[in-house]
Amino acid sequence: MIDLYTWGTPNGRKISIALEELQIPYTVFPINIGKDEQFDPDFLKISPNNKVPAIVDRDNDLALMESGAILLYLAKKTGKLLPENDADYWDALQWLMWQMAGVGPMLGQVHHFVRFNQGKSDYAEARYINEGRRLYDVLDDRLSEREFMLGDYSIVDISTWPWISRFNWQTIDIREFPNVERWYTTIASRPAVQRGYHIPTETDPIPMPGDTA
Ligand SMILES: N[C@@H](CCC(=O)N[C@@H](CS)C(=O)NCC(=O)O)C(=O)O
Repeated sequence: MIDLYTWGTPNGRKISIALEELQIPYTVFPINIGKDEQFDPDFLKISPNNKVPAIVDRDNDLALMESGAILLYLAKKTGKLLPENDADYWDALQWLMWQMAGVGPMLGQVHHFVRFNQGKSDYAEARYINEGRRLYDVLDDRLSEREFMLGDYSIVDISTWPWISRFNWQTIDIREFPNVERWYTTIASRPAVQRGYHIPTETDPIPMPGDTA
């Protein structure tokens, strides 16, 4: 049994989607980051960097923060959604790191400057939107010869998809990236993704290409 500490954000949704895909029973503990609950001393014992998501695996008495580490842990625990042979494993790791170090932080800055603080810094808006679009190009290219980021569906797709699901916040028309659009809608149609998206609370439907913010 896993305890999941989360909120309805891209990083949080990675883990609820993975738990749904892997059919691991879990209990949800909402951490409302809008009310600063991530700074609660009890939560800091589990997640010392005061961010969601975090888990506690009661079977192993183990607490984990950082969505990439949690995805790897869940994949290893179940032997699913992560290739085992050496070359494919390292391919998975490089793309997971690409998401964790590039897609998440850069699109996070797009949300900050373009969605929530528009007009405060033209330089920052241009810098992050250009970098965001460059990352979409890289993803589009990667998906031009594969159905999913590694070929088969994996935790790497699960790490990246929730960030792309905010394409409207990023002022990006996903239809300009046809391979990303195809990959995005395929994953959006998975029942486990639809369940995991609405953790910890039922929210607006998953955005679809052509929808406006
Ligand atoms: N690298 C971390 C980033 C986690 C993160 O930035 N979480 C955000 C929500 S998506 C958060 O908890 N923000 C609250 C805060 O910064 O105080 C991960 O992938 O788990």
